[in-house]
Amino acid sequence: MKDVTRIPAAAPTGRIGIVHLGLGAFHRAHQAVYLERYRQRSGDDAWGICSANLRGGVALVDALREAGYHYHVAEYADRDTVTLRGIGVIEEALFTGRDTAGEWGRDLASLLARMASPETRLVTLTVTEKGYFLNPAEGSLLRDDPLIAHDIAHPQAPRTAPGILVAALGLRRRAGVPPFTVLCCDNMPDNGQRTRAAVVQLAACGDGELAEWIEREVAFPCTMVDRIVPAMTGTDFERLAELGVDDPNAVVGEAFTQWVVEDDFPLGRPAWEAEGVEMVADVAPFETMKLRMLNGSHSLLAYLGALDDIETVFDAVSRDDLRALLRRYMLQEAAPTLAMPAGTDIEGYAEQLLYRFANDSLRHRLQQIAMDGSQKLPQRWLHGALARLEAGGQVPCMALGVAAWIRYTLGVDLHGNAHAVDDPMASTFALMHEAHGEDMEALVPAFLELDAVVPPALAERAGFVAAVVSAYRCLTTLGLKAALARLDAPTR
Ligand code: NAI
Ligand code: CS2
Repeated sequence: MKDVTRIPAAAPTGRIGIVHLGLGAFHRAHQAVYLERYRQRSGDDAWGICSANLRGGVALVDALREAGYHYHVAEYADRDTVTLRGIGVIEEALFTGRDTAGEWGRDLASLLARMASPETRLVTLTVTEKGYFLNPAEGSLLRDDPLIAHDIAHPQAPRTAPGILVAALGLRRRAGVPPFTVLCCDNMPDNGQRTRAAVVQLAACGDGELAEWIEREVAFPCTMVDRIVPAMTGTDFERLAELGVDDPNAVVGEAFTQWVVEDDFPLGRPAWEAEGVEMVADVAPFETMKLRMLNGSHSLLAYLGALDDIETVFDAVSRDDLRALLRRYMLQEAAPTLAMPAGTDIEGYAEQLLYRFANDSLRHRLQQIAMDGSQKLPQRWLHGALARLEAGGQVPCMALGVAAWIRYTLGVDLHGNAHAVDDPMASTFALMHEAHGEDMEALVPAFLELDAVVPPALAERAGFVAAVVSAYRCLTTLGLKAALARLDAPTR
């Protein structure tokens, strides 16, 4: 390591203006970094953060508490260049999930009190795409999910992110306190409106007047967030120790970071533009470009690479054939579906993504990216594939990706090595593989008919189904290298 920059945290102020749901790696390396930088530069101390975990992560909550809420973020530009940033802007950490004794809601009262306080003007979320309990295709609330059913029956003791938002907004309405702004920072298209849909639908299950108030009074701006922040590995902690950082709560990420936010904050917000946050009227073009170009590429690497026993993004893009696949996918299948402002350098953006993926100081495991495919693939591939086909284009890369995803859900790679299938629909996938076995002519259509994941209009395109079947056959009989080499099968 040749170039190490160390930036200490600012002193805590005790003033909390933001509550965050989903105290994970990304929150600690993205939103919290922007707000730490903002606090240090502006001296505005009104925007300290209270962060909560609703599902797992109690150890992190307690460890942060024990560390006085101070942790490190290592921002790697490359193997030789890192900024080690102290973060102190998270000033409270709470846990409302199920503890080891099976009890729920240890800190729920404290969280709801914090969210009901007039000092709290913004609530942000990174609870993963599945944390909103929405049907990925239609956006309808999954009322039959056991946790949502609990929150419908027990609105004062919520266990889900939508449930906690409804309960907190209800407290503010009853106290005559104006609502906080809700800013979803998860990788979903139209993420603010999807969060609104989950909250309003859940509120309407118990209190129609509250649902109408939320619909009318609460701002749910959309945002696009971008920083590659892998789950920590032992190697990451070892590298930090070599730099003199012994911090169990540390996170690592790339140096690149971007935050594009719709400017709709009725109770005000940090003046975070000086930290590079881009305030815009409409996030959609930025969000679609990022979800299809970056995340769509990530998912191609994840399923194709995991099937061939490749471990990380760096390992995958080190292969010429996979790098060529990404270029072809980005420029021929994703880019034509985007509606970017005139002059946007899409080719340059694609090359920048390949450069970022090749950052050898990040150990971004493909298995992590492969998680929750049922929640991710609609916005990363499937909506774009349908748009491309309807415009008369072809999508052989995405057909190959879908084939790899289907094969991945079997839980065994092409070499017979087992892997976990971490997805809310994993049990459904297992039953489908059990029912159809090796009969890919039946298995592939069965997966494409999952209308909670695949737009029916895409599943009805015989050319696309045939292309996925053909790719599936090639992958499973000839392997990844051959499948990549035979990518020219026409798709109508
Ligand atoms: P993580 O695994 O470190 O944290 C996941 C967080 O989600 C935890 O706080 C966990 O408690 C919470 N969670 C999971 N399922 C939940 C549920 N059903 N209800 C409530 N909370 C739930 O993952 P990380 O890296 O923090 O990513 C979280 C999200 O941030 C991603 O799903 C994505 O939407 C977004 N994101 C992540 C990026 C990254 O590179 N890690 C980059 C851009 C966005
Ligand atoms: C990744 C994203 O895990 C995944 O699904 O594709 O978390 C990705 O790292 C971020 O969106 C980058 O901004």
